[in-house]
Amino acid sequence: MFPISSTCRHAIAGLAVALVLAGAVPDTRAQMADPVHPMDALTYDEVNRTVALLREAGLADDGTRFPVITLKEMPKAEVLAWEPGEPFTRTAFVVMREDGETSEAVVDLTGGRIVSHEARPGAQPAIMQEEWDRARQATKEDPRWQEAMRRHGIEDLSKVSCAPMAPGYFPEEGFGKRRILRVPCFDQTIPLHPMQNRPIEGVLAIVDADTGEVIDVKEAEPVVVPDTAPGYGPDAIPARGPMKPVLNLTPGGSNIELEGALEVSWQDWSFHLRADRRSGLILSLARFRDKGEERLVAYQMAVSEMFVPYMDPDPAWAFRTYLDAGEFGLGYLISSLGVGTDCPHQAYYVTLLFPSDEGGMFKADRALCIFERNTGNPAWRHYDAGSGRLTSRPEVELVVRTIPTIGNYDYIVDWVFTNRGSIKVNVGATGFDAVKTVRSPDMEAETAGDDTEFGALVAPYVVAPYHDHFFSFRLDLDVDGPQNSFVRDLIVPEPAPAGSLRTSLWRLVSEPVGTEGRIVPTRNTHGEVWRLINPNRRTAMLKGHPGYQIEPGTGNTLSSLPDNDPAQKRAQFSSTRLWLTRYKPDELYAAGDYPMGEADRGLPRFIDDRQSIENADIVAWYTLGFHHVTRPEDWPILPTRWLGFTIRPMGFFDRDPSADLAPEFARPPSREDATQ
Ligand SMILES: [Cu+2]
Repeated sequence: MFPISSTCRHAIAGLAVALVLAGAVPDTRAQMADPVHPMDALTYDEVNRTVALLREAGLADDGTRFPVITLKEMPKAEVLAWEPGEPFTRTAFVVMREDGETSEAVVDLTGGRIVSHEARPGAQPAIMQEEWDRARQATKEDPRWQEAMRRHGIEDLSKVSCAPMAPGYFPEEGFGKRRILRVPCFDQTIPLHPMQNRPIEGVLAIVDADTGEVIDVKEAEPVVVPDTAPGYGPDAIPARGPMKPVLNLTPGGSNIELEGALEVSWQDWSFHLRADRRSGLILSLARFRDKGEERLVAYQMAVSEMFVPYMDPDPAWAFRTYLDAGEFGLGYLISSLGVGTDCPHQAYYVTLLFPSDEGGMFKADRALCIFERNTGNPAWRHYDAGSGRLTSRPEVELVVRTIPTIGNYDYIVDWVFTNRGSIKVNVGATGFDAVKTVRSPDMEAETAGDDTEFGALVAPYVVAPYHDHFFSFRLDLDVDGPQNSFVRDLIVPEPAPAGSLRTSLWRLVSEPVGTEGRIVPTRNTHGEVWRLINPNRRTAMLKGHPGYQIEPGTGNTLSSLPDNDPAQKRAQFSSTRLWLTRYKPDELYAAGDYPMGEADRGLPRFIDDRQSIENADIVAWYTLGFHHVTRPEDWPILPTRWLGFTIRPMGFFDRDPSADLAPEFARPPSREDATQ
């Protein structure tokens, strides 16, 4: 839940240039050059120019920090009408923080002027590196904390590492609008351990991140930090013998085409990618080429927010109710990808530039990978018993992957494009569980019942408290254009008509959704299909309205907390699977713009006025998540746990768009082979 101290998120501007040129690869060069597409992330020059204009206007100085410098997109209609090579306007949206005050600015980069500047009293943007550092240092210098450490048997304070964490939002505590961080610390005397896996349990500093004042040091009864076995990796666990290589290769070269910063095309798909400090990766303008026509499927898709509440009432744990995108930033904490491990060897590894806290740029090496993979499965197949003929095609798909590392957790965020016209959205949770130090070596210990009331013993003296992970995906699907309608197809069991051989069957009952709101599955039905259709267009042959379905997969859990729980009040998106809103360019974040110090924002407000979404520009917000009931096999490293959903054509095409796949690599269709 914090950037590791060796990670530098605030490179100064001059240093950023040197770093970028030293490691020059096509993608960073593109971000160093002029933008070529209206959706391109702000370039190095544009970020510098934004800051220079703010300084010239007297709105920023050396003490100003920039938690947000990002592209303010052109109006949607203009982006959709834009053709490659045509000029376009560029605008920056900026959040500034100075002397404990937050303000927002809009900077017109094309006209070279400040469009607006507005104070946002009390607004708390995402936490910046300098604030982590300040809170960490203040904690370690505080005499109350030092004494607490000694009472816990820790003498060498240089072997203690502290990890400031987002505080949660509990107005009853009386911190008002102060920007506080809560700081637990960890024993680092055994260097093989990952930073957070030997907590000095029960000691918690509360620090004002603006001033560095240590407001309070909480201390519970000391629990001895035991000499538990080290973590993971070959130093801790001897590796088994090697396997013979198993690879996914493209011996004939790649089918992926990359252009600019960053347009991707693969098979019939094309889309645009840009990186963002808050959302991580933003996909725009996903189109499928159908008989020569570039048909729009999605205008934009990205992670909008995350919610990770822990279920332990212990004062050192109850505050842990993280909103990882709004409080930390999935791009800010993006991690470099391992070649051949995090992505296949043949992947394109893309280095990304992000605006830094000081108003320059920092470079994230190999932060994005794009690759094709042969899944080893048939895309489709049939064995025709009459002719003895087997017809089958190999399944190859395109994967776009980033892995933000939010403290102990690594979240693999995949967008998978397929020849069948669907987009699979997969999230893999790995890293390791957040843990607490307890008194019990095993489940036969006298203390085991108390120690495992709110979590599982995953190793001797180590409990992983239960918790949840929820993601809100903002899906601005535009099926053949922005004007769409939303339909629920309910599966309703009913008696069969009189005289039928059967007594019952189910019927599909379609219900249009007229206004913004939550989609809550209807009782007394056996499931439903959710789809967006374009009511203004019909397909060429079957003359239906083209549509795309949002199909749940694994990870269908919703938050169990009531909306009036202080944790849930900030993250109400997580109690509903699907929300529908009418498109508004400023409604981007499911828990609101500044969730660190606010509640009841985001989606509950967006749907307040129940605007019509019939034949309108609809945004769908999908909640993906799971209750993490921890277990010993989650330790010492969490094997990747996958969840996901699919955006799937439903009447968008007149037939399966992958029916024409070439048979390369398929088994030969001989009778002899087919009958083996
Ligand atoms: Cu978990």
